[in-house]
Amino acid sequence: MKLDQKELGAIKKALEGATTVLLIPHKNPDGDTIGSAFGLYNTLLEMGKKPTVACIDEPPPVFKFIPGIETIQVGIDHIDYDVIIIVDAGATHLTGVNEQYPQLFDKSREVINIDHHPTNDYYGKYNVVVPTAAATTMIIYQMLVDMDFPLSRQTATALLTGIYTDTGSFIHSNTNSEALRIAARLLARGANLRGISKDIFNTTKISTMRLWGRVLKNTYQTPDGVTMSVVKQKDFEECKATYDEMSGVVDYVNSVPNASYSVILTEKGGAVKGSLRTLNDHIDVSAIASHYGGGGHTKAAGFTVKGRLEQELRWKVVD
Ligand SMILES: [Mn+2]
Repeated sequence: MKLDQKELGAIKKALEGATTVLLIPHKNPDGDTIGSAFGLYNTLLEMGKKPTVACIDEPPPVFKFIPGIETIQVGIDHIDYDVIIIVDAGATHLTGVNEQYPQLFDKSREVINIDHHPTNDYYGKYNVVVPTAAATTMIIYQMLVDMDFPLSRQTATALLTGIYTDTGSFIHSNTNSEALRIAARLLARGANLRGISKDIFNTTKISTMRLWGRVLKNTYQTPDGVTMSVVKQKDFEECKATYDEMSGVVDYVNSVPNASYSVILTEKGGAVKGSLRTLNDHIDVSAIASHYGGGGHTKAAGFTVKGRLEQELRWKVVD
């Protein structure tokens, strides 16, 4: 990964001259934004700085193994810091504080924007945006190496978490040789891969197991090769599961070979949510979702319509 060394020189100077640094992950934080913030947090701590990570939302408890996460502040009470770094946020509104602190984005302050979303509009005074990177933590790894900053075992664990989660544990199509190369280097630095895989991927609750069991049991294939499943409101009640426990099961349903696409219909509070996925190169599920007022990406999309699910019974005469 080649970074703009002039921009990096300016960032290095700003960070070396700073004492207090605020790190801002995006709202509804995921493994990449949390890994990015705490990768930098641990490095800055080691350099004798005073870093603070503050996010508008609380991080999910699965990230409790990330070194330093117990210090995270929920909500941002001031922005009086020497340098502010925003990580993995493709647009200013994704910080959740763009209305509270519009001055973060007028380039008057030392604000560094580090991101891999192709739609990023370079809202920082300094910007390191690499759309080909599978994760923002890969960019941060390269920055630390180029700036000759410390990269401890704690930092390595945080950075590997971002690559691990944004590539879906190295199975999504963004898993390129560079992602594997940087992951290997982080492992060599002592990153805790076992902790990552155990805490993030091997932590299915019994209620989730029961709910997924119903989804899988209800799965069928339509005559036009669509894999479908349904979950009713009472399934959540009977399994003592919440709606967020559906996360991930659609990828299971979508793994049936040669399906055109897959859809799960979920009943939730007077509405039906549709989650669509496809592995078919010729199908754009966002176009299908937009028929129902939804949207998303070409390979993963969704919609919500008012109503409830009802099973249709058909009768026929057989001999
Ligand atoms: Mn990301």
